[in-house]
Amino acid sequence: IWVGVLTWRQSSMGATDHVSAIVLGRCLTYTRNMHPELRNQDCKKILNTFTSAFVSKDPCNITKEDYQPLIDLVTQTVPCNKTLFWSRSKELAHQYSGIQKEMFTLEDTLLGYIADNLVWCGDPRTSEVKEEFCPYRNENCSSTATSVFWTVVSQKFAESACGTVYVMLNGSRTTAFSKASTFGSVEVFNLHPDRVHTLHAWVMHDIGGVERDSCLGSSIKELKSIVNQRNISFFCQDDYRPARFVQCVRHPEHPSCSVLM
Ligand code: N1C
Repeated sequence: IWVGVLTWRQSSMGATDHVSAIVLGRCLTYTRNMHPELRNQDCKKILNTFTSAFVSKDPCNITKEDYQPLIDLVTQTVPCNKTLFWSRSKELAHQYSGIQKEMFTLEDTLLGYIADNLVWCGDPRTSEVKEEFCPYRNENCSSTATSVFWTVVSQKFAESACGTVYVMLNGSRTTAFSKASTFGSVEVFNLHPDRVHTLHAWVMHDIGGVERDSCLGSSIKELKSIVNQRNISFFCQDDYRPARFVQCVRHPEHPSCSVLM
């Protein structure tokens, strides 16, 4: 029984209930309330284009092309110097961009916003969005509806960035920069060197946590070398103060939160 449970847990994960309703609701919230400049976007059409990418298809073999109509339909530009990538630091990056509203993570754009934290897939036997279980991404199932979506929208997000771009990395992990992450495998390689002149990395450490990696570590050296080879300048800062202040809300007494530090 135990082996059976393990196999099941590794092979499938709960899909999000009511994905279509959530996506439609989020699209309306985003385009009507949060960004009224996008109020002429057709959310029903966006929903249909989104679901058409994966419904009635093998949930392990979704392609980038499947999402191309969605990418073509939703064109939103982020102003130059305002793109914030992140890797293994999602919560802090979103807290920071939620306050510093000029900055955009992918989830602060419409496509990222509608899909954040959802899990979805289709089923070749029906034309429904699955509301039960979706396969986990693994060796036998490398291209799930959810994983391909993030690859495609991350690629597009990086391609359209310009000026100085920023990335928030997690120095409480052994490697702040990982070539296996979406940031390290997709976004870094899709920055256009003719549009992006500088990448600025902020290596953040959990307050009270272990500092496993930093701007001086080898993973950041690797990132610098990849970026410089692409003719983009690279700067790195440990515990970027404005983001540290956000962490300080929960740890006001910590020495690093006082003005003198
Ligand atoms: O693999 P990661 O981080 O480096 O991906 C983060 C990176 C960001 O800069 C985003 O622009 O790639 C983009 N991105 C998302 O915005 C996103 N939202 C939710 C990539 N993945 C995203 N997700 C889910 O989190 C998705 O399921 C993916 O597999 C994880 C990646 O998180 P990570 O490893 O911390």
